[in-house]
Parts: sequence; structure tokens; C-alpha cells
Amino acid sequence: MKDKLHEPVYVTRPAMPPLEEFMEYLKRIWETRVLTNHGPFHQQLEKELADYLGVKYISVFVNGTMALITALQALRITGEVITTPFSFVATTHALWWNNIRPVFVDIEPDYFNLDPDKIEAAITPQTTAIMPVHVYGNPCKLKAIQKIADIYGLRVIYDAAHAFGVKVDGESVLNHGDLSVLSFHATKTFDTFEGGAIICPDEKTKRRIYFLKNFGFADEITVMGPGINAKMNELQAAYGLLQLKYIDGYIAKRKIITELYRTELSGIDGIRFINDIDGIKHSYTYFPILVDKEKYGQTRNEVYENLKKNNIFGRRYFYPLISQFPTYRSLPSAKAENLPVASKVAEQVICLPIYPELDETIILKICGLLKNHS
Ligand code: T4K
Repeated sequence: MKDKLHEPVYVTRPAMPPLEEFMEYLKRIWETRVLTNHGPFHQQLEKELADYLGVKYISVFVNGTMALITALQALRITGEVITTPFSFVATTHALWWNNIRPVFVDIEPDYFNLDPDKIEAAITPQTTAIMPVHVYGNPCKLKAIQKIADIYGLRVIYDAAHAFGVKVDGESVLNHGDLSVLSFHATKTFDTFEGGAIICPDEKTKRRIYFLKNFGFADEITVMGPGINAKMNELQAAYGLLQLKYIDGYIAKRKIITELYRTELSGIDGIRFINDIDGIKHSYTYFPILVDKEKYGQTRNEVYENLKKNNIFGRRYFYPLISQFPTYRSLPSAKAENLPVASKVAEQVICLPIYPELDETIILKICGLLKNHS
């Protein structure tokens, strides 16, 4: 155990199924020689994911970023899109790649998602859509966002990269909005090495997405538009099928870890974490804490450095805000005065290690370091 306690611990580590079981899938690929282009594993994964997640139509992608870019294409989004600065940079990059102007709106202080009360003021005649993020897998204020979208005739595309398996009152959070986008990156609860998906409510949209992710081919000689190559390959899809057999166990372990963190960290003045929300089935992809330097006596950066000195590599997701990166910082909506809550949270947040194999002794070590910090 001594060694384990001194090994570097990263914010995450992918949970992997037994290698022998993957060999069976590899043998099949070697036999059929179907490596990509909507092969049998690709199709089977779409079917099994739709059943598992409780969604009607899902289209799997090579990664989440390409899925986001294609989702915007699928709905022909143009002009301006209202979005959050408190996310991974890919959210806004997907807009940039579509020549769409991001308009940053502040987040709410409880779950750090786009604040619906601030959306209306940011709408202009050029606004065509809202792109919120279910940050850390906690659902956005779905009804309030949809209400605004309905009044102003806007589309809603949820970046649900963190929300695999999340349910609201028994229904998938992915069924909200016009489209939702998942990431199956190695750092996520459900991974296919790299991967992603778009969830849509009707067959017609799924068909359009299907064409778009394969260069726009509608059939062998018909190209319906400037599609891209963003298909998930058979290796990724096969791995995803195997991962699905283990996913409930992964989520259960993440829940146990989350609960241990909460027990150990409760009562530390100046450390805040998010509790489970009534009616929500969580997937525990991240464990963020907020450090209030006045009460805790150390800044978030000091906490980050102190953990690092002890071989614990937490991550400051999401600092800096996307609005602070050179590509976006000259936008009027990127000004810190426009984003007071996001600016504060970005200065205070650190995500602690969480992954199914994380040992209890390591969690206790991390919590011990946080308790005895003076
Ligand atoms: N929207 C949102 C809201 C997102 O969070 C993301 C991705 C996207 C869209 C885009 O989806 P993808 O196109 O990625 O599917 C990571 C991930 O690369 C990224 O997928 C994720 N969000 C983001 C929040 O985190 P980094 O640069 O922090 O990852 P990295 O490589 O530093 O990994 C973190 C730790 O994980 C490492 O210290 C060790 C461990 N790790 C990582 C990898 C890649 C492993 O143990 N094995 C691995 O293979 O961005």
C-alpha cells in the first residue's frame, strides 16, 4: 500500500474491461475486414446506446468535438449563438469552426450552468440558437431555457459531454433541446478511447447527421452537401459495446467515491462541493470543489500546488474561462464584468481525482491534505 500512496494520481484514469474479452471483438474485425464506414459494430453500438440511454435516435462519432461541429451543421445554425464561458474550450471552438459568433452569458452559482435569467438580454436579431453545457453532468435549467427558445424561435443544442446516463425524473437528460452531444473521450465515464455522439428526436434528422458525418454521401453517387469525415470506426465501436457491459459498475464505483469525498470534506470551512440533486440520476464524472480563500486560508492555486507536491494532480476545470483565450477575448460578451459568476468560479474550482479504480486510501490521503493545510 505504501507504494500506491506515493504513485502519481491523476484527475482521472480510464476504466478498462478485461483485454481477453476485447480479443473476441478484434477477431471478428480481423475476419470481416470491416474497419469503418458504418460497419456492424457501429450499428450495434448505436442500437445498444439508444436502449441504454433511453433515447430515440443516436449517431456515434469519432469524437465529441466533431459531433458538436456536425450538430450545428445539421440544424444549419448561423449568426450568433448564446453559450457559456465555463466549459472545455471545444464547446466554443465548435461555433468558431462553423463561422458562428459566440455570445457568452454568465452561469448560475449553484451548478455553474448557463443562467437562463441572463439569456434574454443577450439575444439579438442574429441569434439563432443557445448552446448550454450540463457542466459536470448536472442538468441545466431545462424548462427555463426551452421557454426562452420557444418565445424567440431559437434552437437548443446541449453540450452533454459530461452527462452520459444522467436522468431527470427517470428520463434521459439527452431528450431535451433539439440535439444533445456526448463525448466518449478516455477521460469520461463511458469511453471508446475517443468518441462522441449526437442524440436527436427524429429519423429525418438522424439521416441528415448520418450523411453529414460521411462526406455528405446520401448514396454512392449523391452528395447532399459539404459533409465531413467524422464517423466512429469499428475498433472504437467494438470497445464501446464491451464498455457498455461494465458501465453500471463504473458509475456505482464513482458514486461510492463521490460519497466518501462528501463525508470527508463536509465541515471544512471554505470548501464547497455539489450534492446530488433530487430527482436526478447522476453519473459522477467529476468531483469539483470550490475553494474560498477568505474562509479556507489558501487560494485554489495554492491547493492545486500543494496537492501536486504530494503527487496528486487535480485539474482546474474550467480555468481559464473560454472567454479569456485569445480567439475569443476581444468579443464584447467576453468582458469579465459580463461574467462575474463564471469569473469567480473559475478562480475557485479544482476537480479532484475520481475514477472507478481510485483506492479509498488515496481519497483519504487527498482529504487529509485538504483538512490539514496550514
Ligand atoms: N465539451 C465538453 C464540455 C468537454 O468537456 C469536452 C471534452 C468536449 C466538449 C470535447 O469532447 P472530445 O472531442 O474530447 O470527445 C480532457 C479531454 O481531452 C477532453 O475530452 C475533456 N472534455 C476535457 C475536460 O478534459 P485534458 O487536456 O485536460 O486531458 P488530459 O490529456 O490532460 O487528461 C487528463 C488526465 O487523464 C491525465 O492527466 C491522465 C488521465 N488520462 C488521460 C488520457 C487522455 C489517462 O489516464 N489516459 C488517457 O488516455 O482534456
